[in-house]
Amino acid sequence: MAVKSPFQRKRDRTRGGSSDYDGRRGANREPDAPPGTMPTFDFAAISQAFSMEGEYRSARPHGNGHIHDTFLFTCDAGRRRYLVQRINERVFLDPERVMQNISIVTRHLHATLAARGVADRARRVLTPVQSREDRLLHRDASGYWRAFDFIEGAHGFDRATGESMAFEAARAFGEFARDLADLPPERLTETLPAFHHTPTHYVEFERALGADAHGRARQAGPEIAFARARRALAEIPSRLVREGQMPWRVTHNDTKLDNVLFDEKSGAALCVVDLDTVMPGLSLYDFGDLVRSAAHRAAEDTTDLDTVGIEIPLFAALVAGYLAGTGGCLTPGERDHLGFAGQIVALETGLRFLTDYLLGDVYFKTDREHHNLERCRVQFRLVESIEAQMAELEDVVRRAGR
Ligand code: GN1
Ligand code: MG
Repeated sequence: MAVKSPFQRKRDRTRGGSSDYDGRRGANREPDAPPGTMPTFDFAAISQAFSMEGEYRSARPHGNGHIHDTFLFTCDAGRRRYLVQRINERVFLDPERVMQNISIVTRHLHATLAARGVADRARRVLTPVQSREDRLLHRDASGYWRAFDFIEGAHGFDRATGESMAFEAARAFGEFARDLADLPPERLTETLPAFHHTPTHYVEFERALGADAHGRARQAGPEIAFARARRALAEIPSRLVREGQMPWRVTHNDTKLDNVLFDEKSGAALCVVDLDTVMPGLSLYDFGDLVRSAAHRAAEDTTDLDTVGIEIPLFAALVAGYLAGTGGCLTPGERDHLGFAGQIVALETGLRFLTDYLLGDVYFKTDREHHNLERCRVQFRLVESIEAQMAELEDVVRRAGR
């Protein structure tokens, strides 16, 4: 494939972090905003910059993403709503390219669903709203803004309530992969270089640890040892690619449970959201992110680690849903590694939280002092749980593949 793979690249910059940031309320607070407050934005002007139907009425914060500032805009006496986001430019250095990727992917999905005669595709695929200048971004003094049609009658969940939800989420991400299987990955820009290149995350971790700029390493001794003991796992995905077991695809790269919307009435998965990270990638990481977020029922930042562990029936539902959704488009190598997928993504995600903790919370939004360390502990507990149950997980995968 012509595209230079993320596995062949090295990141040459550190993430996030800028000297004006005080770390009190996460990565995209204004530096002078008091803790827990949202800076003020000119929502009416922002709504006018986009081709929204009807007159702007109100805006309120929406969802609990770790990266952007997200608002729900109401227009036209409550009849039209839009999801509006201020892009976190400390994470996404090139918002134009991010929106270009999203535009390519959403157009492709709309066309695919139209060809299949899907009636309610406006609720099944995100639709970006154009600005009055025919662009997908609007820039004001506070940064870059974008808008999407709000999908009514749908809900996101940050924890799995049961097997049918797990099945549905995995089916949705599986269909997403299948519907994009004919879009050449090189059409997309790698907007976050090495985003799921686990060895690079180890390099960043060791760099943060070496500097220990906030004196936090002494709080994280067991987690540091845990991460270092698993360094060799990081090399496996690149080997699988080299051996031809895994193809580059257009992947979502942030397939946690709360990035799927479910229909309020039927409970069926409706739409995959949060398309910032659509890039060339490996299905391994998409399925793994599902495992770490939906094969258990604990909150991502719980401090009650006894509640954290993979439940085999939830994992089996994820496998069944993903295989149903991908509909035969996975290679045998991809199918064989669905058990490993959760291990590598929980490890990588825990490592990213740990690195951000050491760096002083410059990437993920945080609400409390040790928030990132607590999140790291949950991921590492999931890694342990997967390791303890690997034979069973692989057995589930084998049986599902028959
Ligand atoms: C971020 O944007 P959000 O909150 O869905 C992060 C993911 C992490 C996740 C951990 C661009 O996802 O990679 O897995 O937090 N997104 C980015 O919850 O870094
Ligand atoms: Mg999200």
